[in-house]
Amino acid sequence: MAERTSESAAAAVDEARLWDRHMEMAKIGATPKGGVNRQALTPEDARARALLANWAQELGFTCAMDDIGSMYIRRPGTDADAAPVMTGSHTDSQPSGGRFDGIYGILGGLEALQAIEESGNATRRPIEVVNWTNEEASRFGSGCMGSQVYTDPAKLDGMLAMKDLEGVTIAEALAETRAAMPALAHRALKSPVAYFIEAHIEQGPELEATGNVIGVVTGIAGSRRFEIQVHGEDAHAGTTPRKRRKDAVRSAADMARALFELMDDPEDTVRFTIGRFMVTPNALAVVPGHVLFTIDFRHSEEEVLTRLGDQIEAVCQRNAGPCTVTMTETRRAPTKSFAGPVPDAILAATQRLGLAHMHIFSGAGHDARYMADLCPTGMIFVPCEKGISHNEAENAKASDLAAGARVIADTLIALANR
Ligand code: HGY
Ligand code: MN
Ligand code: MN
Repeated sequence: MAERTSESAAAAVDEARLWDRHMEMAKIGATPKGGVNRQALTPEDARARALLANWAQELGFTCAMDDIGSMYIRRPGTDADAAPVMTGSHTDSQPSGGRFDGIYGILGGLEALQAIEESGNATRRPIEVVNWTNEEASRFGSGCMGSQVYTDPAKLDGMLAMKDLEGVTIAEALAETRAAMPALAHRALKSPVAYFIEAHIEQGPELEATGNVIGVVTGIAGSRRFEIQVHGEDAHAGTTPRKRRKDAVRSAADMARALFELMDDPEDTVRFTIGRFMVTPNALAVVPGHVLFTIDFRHSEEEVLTRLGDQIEAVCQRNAGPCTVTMTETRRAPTKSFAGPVPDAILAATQRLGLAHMHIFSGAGHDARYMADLCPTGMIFVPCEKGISHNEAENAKASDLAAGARVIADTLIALANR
């Protein structure tokens, strides 16, 4: 039996096994260009969840599920009453997502847990690997749904009632997902957690460009999300004069142009995206009477989010022309900073393992944003090729994924013995 040290756990991390699990998972929802389409609570997500539960149970770990469908893989500690140390991320993907976004935080955590088990490291606290439901918000509105509901159970009923574009509710999709998986024990929302650490690919170019393997994450940019509906009037494309048109696309296009002008800051620090633009009735010979478009607006400074975000409605009204416009702010998530025992433990582990590292701020959102409201929280990043993500070409190196799992293993042991 190897000596019971965190170094022995890090040494037990198996690069090939970790890569193979990623490739196995990437077969679920695989897309033609080498990515994945595994949107929240779809049959593909259910298959990924079932595979994850199967791997966990084969390793002798238990697996539970909470009321929003998040999964908790658990290795017991010597003190059964101690609050666990938790790590993890999400199985769900964007419609044209990559093979590493989200799933790395789960499979890296599972690899760390297996390495801790194989190196015979008993820990005082239980250790858990979590799969948060619906982080991506590609199918169902609000993102980071699992961690939002876990840390604020009052949000559960509202989230369960949310519908996708086909009118399917989260409650209905969750029931189908449960039916497609092995029955799991129930996990109560907001059960105590001692520490949370999330591993993720950077989804940006900095680590690769600077030759660093580990990013010790200092915080997450704040974000505001909106839905804009433009109401015009369907009309005949051939017989309706311009002066009588209430063309929702023309007005929405004017709004979009004006919004881009508002958000184009010279320093290029504002992240402003119109990602969804839905035209109804979306027919060749009909002047469209309705457009729905979404806004994803992010910045590291709350003052900028307020100052620019509060102008969005007026800009849309000014460019509505003969149409009317309604705006709904679907989510505002504050900027979060990570400091204290978890980032400190991550840094200590990274230094012990002799890995090139840097401190890095996250423009991408993660469940760690919400867990930071419940317990001491931190994140690590590993590089991804050219920073490409939310794209089927997303790629990473097996050696970097394994290095991150070693840091997770070492950090989990350090925190689980506190
Ligand atoms: O949108 C995000 O930042 C995350 O990747 N879902
Ligand atoms: Mn992600
Ligand atoms: Mn993502």
